[in-house]
Amino acid sequence: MPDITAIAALPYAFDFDPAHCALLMIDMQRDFLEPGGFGEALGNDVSLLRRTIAPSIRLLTAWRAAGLLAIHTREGHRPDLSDLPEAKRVRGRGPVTIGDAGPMGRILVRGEPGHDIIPELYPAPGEPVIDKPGKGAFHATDLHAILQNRGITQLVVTGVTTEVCVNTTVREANDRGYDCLVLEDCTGSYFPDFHAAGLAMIRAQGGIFGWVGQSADVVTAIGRRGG
Ligand code: C5J
Repeated sequence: MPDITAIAALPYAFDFDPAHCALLMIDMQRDFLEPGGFGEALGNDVSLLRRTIAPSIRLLTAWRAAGLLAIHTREGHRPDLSDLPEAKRVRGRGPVTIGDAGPMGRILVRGEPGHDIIPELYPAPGEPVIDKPGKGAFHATDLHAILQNRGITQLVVTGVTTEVCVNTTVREANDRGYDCLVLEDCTGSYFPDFHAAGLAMIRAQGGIFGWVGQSADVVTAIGRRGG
C-alpha cells in the first residue's frame, strides 16, 4: 500500500509520497550565507538567508533518520572557467566577478572554501552533491538521471536564493514532470519582496509550478510514518 500523507500547503495539500520523494537543498554555500563571504561583501544582509539554517537542520535530521534521499547542489565553475559563459562572467559589470579572488577564495569556483556547503548542512557520505554551472540544478548536470534511476517523482525543495536558483530549478523540475513542494521557512533571499513574490509565482494559478509549505509540517509527516 502506498505510504502517502497529505501535507498542508498552498494552493492545496501536497500528497507526500516518501518512497518517491527527494529533498533537494539548493546552494547552501558559504559564500552566499556566511558573514565575511562574497554575498555579504556585495552589501547583502546574510541574516535573511541564515534564517533558513535552523529549520533546514531540523528537516535534514528528520529526513536522514527516515532513510530518505537528500541531494545537495552547489553553484560554481571549473577552476579553468571553461564552463563559464562569457555572458555570465561579465553580467553586472561589477569590479569583481566569477573566478576573481574573493573573501573566501576564488568566487564561485569549485574547490574554493566559499564554494562549499555550510558546515551546519554538510552532505553526509552517500548523499549526491550536484555541481551546477547555472542557476537551475537540471541544466548541464546529471540530476535528472539520478532522480530517474532512484524512481523519484517528487521533490521537497529548500535553499537559496528563492527567486534565482530555487525558482529556476523548480521550473525546470516542473517541466520534467516532478511535483515540487517548496518550503517557505527553508528558502531565502537577500530581498524579502523577491522571496514573497518567488513563492507566490510557484503556487499561483492552482500551483502552476508547485506547492508552498512549511518544514514543520514535513517533519511531522515524516514522524507519523509507520507510527
Ligand atoms: C543562487 C544566485 N544560488 N543568486 N545564486 O540563487 O546567483
